[in-house]
Amino acid sequence: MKIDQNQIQSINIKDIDSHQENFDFLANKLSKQGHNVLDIVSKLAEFQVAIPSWALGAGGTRFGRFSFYGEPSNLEQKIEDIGVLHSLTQTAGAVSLHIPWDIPSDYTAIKEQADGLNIKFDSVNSNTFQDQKDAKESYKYGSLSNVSQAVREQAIAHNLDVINIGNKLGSKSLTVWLADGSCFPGQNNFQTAFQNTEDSLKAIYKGLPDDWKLLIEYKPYEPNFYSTVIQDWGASLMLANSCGKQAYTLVDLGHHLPNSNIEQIVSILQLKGKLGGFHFNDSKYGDDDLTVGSIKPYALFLIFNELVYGMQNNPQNPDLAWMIDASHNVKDPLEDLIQSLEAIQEAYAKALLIDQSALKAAQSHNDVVKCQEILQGAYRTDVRPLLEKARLNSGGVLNPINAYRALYVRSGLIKERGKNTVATGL
Ligand code: AFD
Ligand code: MN
Ligand code: MN
Repeated sequence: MKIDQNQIQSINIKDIDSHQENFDFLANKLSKQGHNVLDIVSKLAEFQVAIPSWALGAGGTRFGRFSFYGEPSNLEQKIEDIGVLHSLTQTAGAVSLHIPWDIPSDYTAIKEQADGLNIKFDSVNSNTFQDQKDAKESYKYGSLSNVSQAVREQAIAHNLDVINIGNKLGSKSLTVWLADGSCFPGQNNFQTAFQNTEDSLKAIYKGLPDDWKLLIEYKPYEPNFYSTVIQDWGASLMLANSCGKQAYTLVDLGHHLPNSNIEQIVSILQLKGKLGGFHFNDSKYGDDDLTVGSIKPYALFLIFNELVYGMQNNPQNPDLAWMIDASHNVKDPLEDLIQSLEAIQEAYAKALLIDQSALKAAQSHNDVVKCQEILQGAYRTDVRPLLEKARLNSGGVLNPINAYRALYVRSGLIKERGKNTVATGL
């Protein structure tokens, strides 16, 4: 749903004076340091993050899921919710669909709805980690890696279907995440599983339109707990290289063993021109899919340092597909997504403040302390006035959480779609 500008003005009026005061103070300080503040603000305004369709409903764990009042129950309502997000934040201008969960019933109508909300269709995600009703073959023992050719062919056909669906919506990339692997030693022959996967991905790649990308996601464990076929960035890169120049690695922040150096992975993939996209989330223990920046904001900043470096120094790397991939039990998904978008923008803004040439000079002299001072100086800057200005310039609100609560939840709008679940008070 689109919020009209009168409502936006009425919401912003309360905060505009304090915003302007904070912005002027920060802009003055940053300009003195040699930063082009207007350029940073416009970069923030341009930075759009795709919202995963599956994050609009209550998430869940294998132990349970708690639905809530107003939870979207179809694709139209999910797009409507993203329209609210985008109207408030002006940084959620895309949706990433998961097929078959999000197969449109009317392509023309859904495209018109999304266009009307300035929402594009980002990468489409295939799903061969669940069996669909009346499917001939089961993915219980894997899909693209399965020992049965019939299963592999069914999974390849599904991915080709997903490309066709995405094509009708204007999407330009397919993301493949495989749950394939094994739960016990001896269950799989590692080489056969990997080779089957490689052959299957190449068959999918053959069906990729010339202006599309294939994004190959990796994950070390879960749902298989002994081995995963595409277990790490190295396996994904090998597969992307064997498919061809339109295939890339996709980094999901939650898909690394504890203490992995993700920023180093990001940097090397960009050097090789093979970083295709990101799934942003945060985690404490595993693929916890928690709100971006809620646990390790400094780690997110260090990743953005490499991303900004890559944008400036690795033209061989394509424009990245930015996407949130998170969902869990206890927050209103729209508030969670607002917080995630803010954390991503904040890390990006701080990374833009890093003096890359001073850092390179300090590195060339092995001045370790100076290197840290440069990074942490940027990290310790409160950049929220820059984010506010970017939203204001784009027609958004200064404080999205407060605006959402004032415009939506308290006004009871969300109850118009309420299901017979217990309404969550605020
Ligand atoms: C999973 C994986 C993968 C999958 C998504 C939706 O990250 O991106 O497509 O969540 O299930 O954690
Ligand atoms: Mn993911
Ligand atoms: Mn994940």
